[in-house]
Amino acid sequence: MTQTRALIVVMGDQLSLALSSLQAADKTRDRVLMAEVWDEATYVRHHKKKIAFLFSAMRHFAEELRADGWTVDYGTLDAPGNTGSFTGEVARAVAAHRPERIVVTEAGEWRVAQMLGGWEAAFGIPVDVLPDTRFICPLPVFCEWAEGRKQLRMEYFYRDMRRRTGLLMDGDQPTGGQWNFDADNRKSAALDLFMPRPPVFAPDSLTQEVMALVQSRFGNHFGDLEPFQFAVTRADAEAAFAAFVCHALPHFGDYQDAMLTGEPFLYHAVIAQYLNCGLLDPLAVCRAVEHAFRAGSVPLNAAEGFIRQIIGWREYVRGIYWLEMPGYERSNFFEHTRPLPDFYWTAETDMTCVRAAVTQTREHAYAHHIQRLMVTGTFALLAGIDPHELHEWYLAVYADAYEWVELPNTVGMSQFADGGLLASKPYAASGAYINRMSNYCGTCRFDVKQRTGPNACPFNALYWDFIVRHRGKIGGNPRMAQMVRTYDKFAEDEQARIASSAAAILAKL
Ligand code: FAD
Ligand code: DLZ
Ligand code: SF4
Repeated sequence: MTQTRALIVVMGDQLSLALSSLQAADKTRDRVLMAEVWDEATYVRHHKKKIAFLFSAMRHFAEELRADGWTVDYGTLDAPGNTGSFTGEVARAVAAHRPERIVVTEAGEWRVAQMLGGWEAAFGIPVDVLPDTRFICPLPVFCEWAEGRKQLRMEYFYRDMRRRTGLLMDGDQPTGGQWNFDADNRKSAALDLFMPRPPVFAPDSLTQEVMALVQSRFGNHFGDLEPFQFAVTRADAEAAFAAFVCHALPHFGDYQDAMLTGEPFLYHAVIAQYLNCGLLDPLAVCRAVEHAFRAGSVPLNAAEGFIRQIIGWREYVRGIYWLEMPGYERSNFFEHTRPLPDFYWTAETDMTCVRAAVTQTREHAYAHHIQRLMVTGTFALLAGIDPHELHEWYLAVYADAYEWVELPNTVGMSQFADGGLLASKPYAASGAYINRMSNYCGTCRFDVKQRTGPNACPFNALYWDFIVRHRGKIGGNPRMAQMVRTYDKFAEDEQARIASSAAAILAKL
């Protein structure tokens, strides 16, 4: 047997053949290590469907690697001797194979990066940590972009990424003469629209094995394991993406902010879980979308809106994460301390919008962006929920959640807990926003038009209560100052009714 030269450690969100650690390796002499480990499955109590998705995708990737000629050590969760941690599994592999070095692509989360940092000393061999080239913007380039800027606005970063990739560019000008077509993306959906659904993939025998394991070991975690419909192979993830481009992308921009009862996916791509674990490549999906636009099958506002989410928002939040960690996870600008209400887990609330978002999260390990931002996120902001508790909730319940992408979205965008590093103003809104963008309010026990009283939409009193509670912190923001002035014009007895309605709602939480 040849001596293993390098041990290539591949983590659960690194399921790409183009991974830098694999590119640097020699499949005839090096050995890949992958492991299902208890620590990763429980550092937050992940949704059952998320664990099943990732374990199954990992097992299929190990098969893909073997078929490609790699030697792979794969530790299943219940394999005898599984130590339960990355470091423990690497220690076992080092003892068994005595590699000359360890090679690993940098970790997606700060917590794990710290762990890798200890391996050289622990194992006494060199550890090469390589950049994650699946991201379009290398971290040093992001740091350079951020340095010296007073405000880190996504829009300017995004334009640089357009220039860097050449996506939707005609020479040095943006295609269509505009960088951003977001103004066209504000339609609320109607029930009679044709609703595409993401394709459904029946669990194969590997996935069924994983599901049985998840049911027996993580049966008390949040979320429904069945029906399990995610793709778990690269080929199926690509088929899911192709179906999106064909059926949903043409309306992606138009209905990006819409919410509709019984329609969890609308015109969204439902691919973040594939992008984030490596089954889909971000640049490749953007190139495919540009191609669909140039071929005339999707309009520019849809193609631009989609590409902006990936080369703009996705890359930008990753840059912010690494710029601000450690410490970002404890940001709490508004000093909110209220515990997360139980209904984030049970969905037992009379608020139709929140019930819909939590119910589909339980069923699908998915909610689309506006549900995360403007329903569960806005409610938590208005109610003064501890942002760290909320962060752990988002990290646990979504199949696409990894800290590098979830944390800036929760702490920065949704809770303004970083004091405005990421968002230009808090995403505080009354029930009127949800009413405009959804059909939830029509079937709600609360009245979205009432501001106070037992039947009033809770978002309304909480919104004004939030404005007045935090006027000292938000009054300097021109977009919020207007709301403070509006509040000041309310009659005193209305202000008193707002205070007592908000107090009653909060007392019930
Ligand atoms: P689509 O709406 O179809 O968008 C296409 C793609 O664009 C997504 O797959 C995603 O890769 C990217 N994208 C869109 N918006 C964002 C964004 N704000 N940040 C980063 N990428 C974006 N996204 C995650 O991938 N993981 C998370 O853990 C996560 N947590 C979030 C928490 C909160 C509080 C909020 C407000 C947003 C969060 N997002 C997260 C961003 C966004 O909600 C999801 O990327 C999106 O809902 C995934 O569904 P989709 O694939 O159908 O996306
Ligand atoms: C999310 C997750 C889960 C649930 N389980 C594993 C696992 O058992 N093995 C593994 O390699 N990765 C897992 N992951 C993904 C990791 O948490 C992720 O790779 C790191 O957080 C990235 O730094
Ligand atoms: Fe949500 Fe208020 Fe509308 Fe009810 S009335 S669905 S609580 S916004």
